[in-house]
Parts: sequence; structure tokens; C-alpha cells
Amino acid sequence: MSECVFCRIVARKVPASIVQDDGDVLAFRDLNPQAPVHLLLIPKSHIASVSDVTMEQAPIVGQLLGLANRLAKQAGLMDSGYRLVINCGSGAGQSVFHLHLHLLGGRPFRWPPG
Ligand code: DGP
Repeated sequence: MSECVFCRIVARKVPASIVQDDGDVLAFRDLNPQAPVHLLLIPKSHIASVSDVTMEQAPIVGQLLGLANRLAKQAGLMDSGYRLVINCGSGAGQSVFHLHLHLLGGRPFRWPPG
């Protein structure tokens, strides 16, 4: 069994508040939310980071964006706006090395993020 916590969530070995299980991708609530809506969207297959995505795997990133679009609409974020974040590498704040897209909404966001 993988040591990766997100692989373990995919395998239902670690509990998570799953909001969508959609074929190759999964969305669940972040354990440490930074906004009223804070979802993590992941490919079910293990890819450590966005910088590891191969040309063959690139369609999964499109699936993550498509799911983000649907979930943002479901959460009623289209008027207020929302933020999508992928941290790549520990220097950029990545702490879990399984590709994930943060979907954040429900509060204002500053730009630049700092
Ligand atoms: P990042 O810093 O971009 O690698 O984001 C990792 C996020 O994952 C962070 O916001 C906290 C969240 N997280 C870490 N472990 C778990 C977990 O076991 N369950 C859930 N739901 N979220 C987790």
C-alpha cells in the first residue's frame, strides 16, 4: 500500500470528506481550509507534482480543470470568483507530493498572493 496520503484517500484507507468521485479524478475537502470553500482535486493515479506530468498524462490536468469548473458552479462561486492553485515544489508550499489543485472560494483574495 502506498505511503502517499492522497493515494490512501483514493483507496479509502484514510477518511476524507469526498465531494466528487469522477472516474479518474477525486475531489475532497481540505483538512486545513484556507477559505469557506477549499477543495482539493486530484488524479487518482499517483503523479508527484505538476512538473512530473508527461504529455501522455496531460489530459488529466484538463479533467481536473473541468471538475473545478463544475464544482465552482455547484458552490455558487461564479459571481464572487474563486482561485485555483497548484503549488509545485516545497519552495512554493507543496507539502503533499501527489498532484493536487486547490479550489478556494467564498472570501476575497489578494493579488499578488505574497
Ligand atoms: P500543498 O501545500 O499545496 O501541498 O497542499 C496540501 C494540502 O493538503 C494542505 O492544504 C492540507 C491538505 N491535507 C494534507 N493532508 C490531508 C489529509 O489527510 N486529508 C485532507 N483532506 N487534506 C489534507
